[in-house]
Amino acid sequence: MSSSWSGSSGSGRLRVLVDMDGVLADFEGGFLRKFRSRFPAEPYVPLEDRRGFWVSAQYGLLRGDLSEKAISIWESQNFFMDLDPLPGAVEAIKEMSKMENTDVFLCTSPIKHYHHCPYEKYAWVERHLGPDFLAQVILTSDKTVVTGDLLIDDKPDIHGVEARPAWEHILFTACHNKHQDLDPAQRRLQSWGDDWRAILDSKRQ
Ligand code: UMP
Ligand code: MG
Repeated sequence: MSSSWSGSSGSGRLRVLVDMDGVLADFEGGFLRKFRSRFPAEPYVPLEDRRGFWVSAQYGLLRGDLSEKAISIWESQNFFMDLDPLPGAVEAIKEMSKMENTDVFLCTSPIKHYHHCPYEKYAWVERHLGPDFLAQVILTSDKTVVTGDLLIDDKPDIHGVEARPAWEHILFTACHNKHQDLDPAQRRLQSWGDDWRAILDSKRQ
C-alpha cells in the first residue's frame, strides 16, 4: 500500500461493502424453487432465461398477474431465511473480514413489506456468518449514501440521492445480468471463485 493511500474512510483501511441478495444469498434460486412449489400449474422463467434485475417485471411480461404472484413469494415468512448461501460466499466473507486493514460491511436493501425481511436478513447473517457479523449489517434502500471503497453488488444500475458515491461498484455476475454489456470501465466479479482478492488489492494501491 502506498503511504499516501487513505481509502474512502481516510483511515488507511479498505472498506468493502458486500450486497446480500444475489451476492451472498441465492435469491434467484430460492425464488424459483418456492414459486414453482407454490404455483405448480403456472408458467415460470428458468434461470437461464432471466433478464433484467426485477424478477417481478419479467414475470409481469410473461402474464400480467404473475408479477403479484412473484412478489407474494418474497413477502412470505421464511423466504429470506431459507435462502442458500451462494457457492464460496461464506468462506470469502470470513476470509475477507480477517484480512489486515480491511473492514467488511454487508449492505443490503430490504423490501418495503417489512414484516419478515429485515429480521430474517439478520437471522441469516447470524446463522451463516456468526453473531459477530451482526454489527456489520447495513440495511438501506439507498446504497449511494454509504461510504466505502468497493461495493460488490449484482444490480447493474445503483442510483440514489448521492450522484457521486464514494465506492467503485463491482458487478457480481448473476443470471439476470450476465448477458448485459458493461461500461468499459466497469469491473465484474464472476463468482466467489473469481479473483476478489486482486480486486481488493487494486484499491489498496
Ligand atoms: N426485489 C424486489 N423485486 C424484484 C427483485 C428483487 O423487490 O423483482 C428485492 C428483493 C431484495 C432487493 O430485498 O430487491 C434486492 O436487494 P439488493 O440485493 O439490491 O440489496
Ligand atoms: Mg443484490
